[in-house]
Amino acid sequence: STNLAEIIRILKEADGKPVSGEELGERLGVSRAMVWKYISSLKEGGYEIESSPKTGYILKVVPDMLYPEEIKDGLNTTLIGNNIFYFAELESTNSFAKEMAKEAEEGTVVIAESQKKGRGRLGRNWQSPKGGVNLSVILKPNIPLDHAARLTLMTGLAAANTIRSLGLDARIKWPNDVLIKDKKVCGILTEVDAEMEQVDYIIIGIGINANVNVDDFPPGIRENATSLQKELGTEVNRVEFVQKLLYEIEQQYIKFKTQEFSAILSEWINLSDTIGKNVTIMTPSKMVEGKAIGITDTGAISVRTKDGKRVNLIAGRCVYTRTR
Ligand code: BTX
Repeated sequence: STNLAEIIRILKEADGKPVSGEELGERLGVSRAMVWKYISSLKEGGYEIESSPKTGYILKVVPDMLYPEEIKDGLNTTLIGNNIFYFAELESTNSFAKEMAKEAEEGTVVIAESQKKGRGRLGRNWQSPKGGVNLSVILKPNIPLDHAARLTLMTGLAAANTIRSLGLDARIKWPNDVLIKDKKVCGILTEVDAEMEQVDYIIIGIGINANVNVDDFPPGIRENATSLQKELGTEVNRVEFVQKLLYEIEQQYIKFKTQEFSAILSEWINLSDTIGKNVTIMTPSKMVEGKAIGITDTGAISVRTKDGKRVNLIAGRCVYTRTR
């Protein structure tokens, strides 16, 4: 609620000095009893607040949670994150976002501390324990359906840039994985609803292994996964990380809307882990083996096959082929 956010803001501003219940009540226009209720609910949410009847309330510790009040405090965006839906646990932020996307304002964000049924592409699953960053952003660009894949690339770039700002060498594997030293730290699931070949809304789901222990993942997944915490050797401040991520997405989205796509594509290619490698691209209908030589204007991967043909694939699973 905005009153809770206001109390947090005032206590933070006081910077360790006590603020009386009377003052809080006056500034919010509520009774002292109401202030006390707000303080109790903040404490329940993990805020450590010292209260003395003589002097007032002192904020001691802010919990390590992705509360909207925390994310909005210091968020440098104008569109993305104006509305934030927050859940301690959810089946899937993408599923939730999909249900409300039609009515939702563009830029609405859905966040869950953990997901019970985090989804990857093609029915695969996404491990989403507490400590990770699991969020979805609803966008409503006025674009034809066949430009939607560009937004996946755009999001991968934004995620990679955010991770790189921590000093880690994040690279992007086509179409949607962000890797650190060949291990997956982030996945992106883009889901589109279109009418008459025109995009109605698009949901970009981002899962990042932030402060999670990948050794707890099932075998088969953990070998190829890493986390920010593991790579940094220390926990990341997830609130600051999400603020940066939303800012990066907004900056890229502005670019997407105002410039040629090549502006984003060239940045993407700079961080690409895939271009120049021998790959096998698997789609439901075919398998193409060859060398990845580029990304087209729509976001398709260009593969040069053994017989010299150039094949463009807009979607699929990309596996690096070992050269024997
Ligand atoms: P993907 O299909 O490219 O990758 C899924 C595959 O990655 C799984 O089959 C598994 O092998 C591996 N994997 C599963 N979990 C993890 C993990 N935590 N770290 C590394 N590897 C893993 C990628 O799909 C897209 C994932 C998007 C997740 C976000 S979270 C917020 C939003 N809500 C939702 O339900 N999905 C998205």
